[in-house]
Amino acid sequence: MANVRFESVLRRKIAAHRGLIARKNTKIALSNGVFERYRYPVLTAEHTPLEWRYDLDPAANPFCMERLGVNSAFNVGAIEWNGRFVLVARVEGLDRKSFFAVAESKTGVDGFRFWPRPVLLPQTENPDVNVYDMRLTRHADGWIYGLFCVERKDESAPPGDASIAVAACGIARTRDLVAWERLPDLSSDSPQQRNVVLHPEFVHGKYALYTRPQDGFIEAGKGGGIGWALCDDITRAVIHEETIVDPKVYHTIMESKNGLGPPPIKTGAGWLHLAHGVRGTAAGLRYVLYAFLCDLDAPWRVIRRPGGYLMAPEGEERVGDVSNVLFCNGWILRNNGDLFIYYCSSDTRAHVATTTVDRLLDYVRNTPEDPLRSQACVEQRLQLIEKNLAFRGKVKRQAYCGMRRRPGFAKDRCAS
Ligand code: M1P
Repeated sequence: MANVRFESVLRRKIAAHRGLIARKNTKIALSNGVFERYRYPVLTAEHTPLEWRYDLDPAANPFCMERLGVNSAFNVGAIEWNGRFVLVARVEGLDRKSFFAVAESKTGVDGFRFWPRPVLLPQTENPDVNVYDMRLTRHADGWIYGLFCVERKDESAPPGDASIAVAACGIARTRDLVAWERLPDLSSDSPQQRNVVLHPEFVHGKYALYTRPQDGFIEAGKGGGIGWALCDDITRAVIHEETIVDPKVYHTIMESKNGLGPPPIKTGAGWLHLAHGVRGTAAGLRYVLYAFLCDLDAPWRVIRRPGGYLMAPEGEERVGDVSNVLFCNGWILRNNGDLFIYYCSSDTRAHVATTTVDRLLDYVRNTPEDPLRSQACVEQRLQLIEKNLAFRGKVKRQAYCGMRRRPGFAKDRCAS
């Protein structure tokens, strides 16, 4: 009897899992012109295979219970691999520990399926307690590098405080995303290193890293901004001088802290970047995504800095284990210029937004910088309004002529 029940429960679970993976995703039609969001997340805890969570032997698990549940799947590194869209997800078990697991899709917007086994990461002589947020860089040296955050207990924490961690940058490399070689953690003068990203090319013959120099503990420290450092040997990565590429700035989307997202994309106009900016609110920290452009020949120099955020949490994205968070550590640029941004919401799930590299470059080059004061922001907006009013008066039968019936738009200015 028990076996019959087990069979039918399992069948339903298998059908639901298959249905989830087969579910088609659809673009949300009306966008801001910069990118399009999609209806469903691309990766969630429920996407993890049943055999990772259930003991499938009815004799050992007569109630068909989850034995090792999965809490979330998010903060994905991304890479195009054999023509497929491949994500390396941060999968978090119910036990709070996260690990890496690879999922792939043909379309990039749906059908993501995990590879049969999660990544069993080799250890250094100082074992990791927790690992997360891998950035994948296809480097000019021929390897694919995964840089990630490694946390270990801070042994200098006061007795009884079990929450303070030391965060370091772990480094592993692979040629096939299956076998990983672990290299020593990055050594730097900063007591904490998170959100470290490897630049895809050599700079002055050296490996180049985006860092986040930080003082203090795991919370937003005193140090600030996205840093830049060079190192001679990635197999024993040591950096000393870190210069700030993009600082934290008072009363902006990154006033508390910021960190680089995926490795930058090389374009004719410069290195295109995506990063997260964090500010404090009465409801806690708010993480949003922003973009900027750096000089092709001097990748540490920002040349375009659009004001404000590119993406902020919306709808269900606002809610999760750590609410009001968007985070992105992976994107994929296709040969045809299509760009897939794998952003993650509230430390819970992964989504995709699509655009093209040309659209994002247009955004980065033509969105005005944050003028940093309310009055200057109004002046900036007035400039746009006046330009539009003048322009609208010159053209006929354009879509926005419908605006003339709205209060504030003069009838006679819109020719019809
Ligand atoms: O909870 C939000 C994010 O917090 C950390 O990022 P940062 O170091 O920039 O504050 C990370 O734990 C990240 O994984 C998480 O999404």
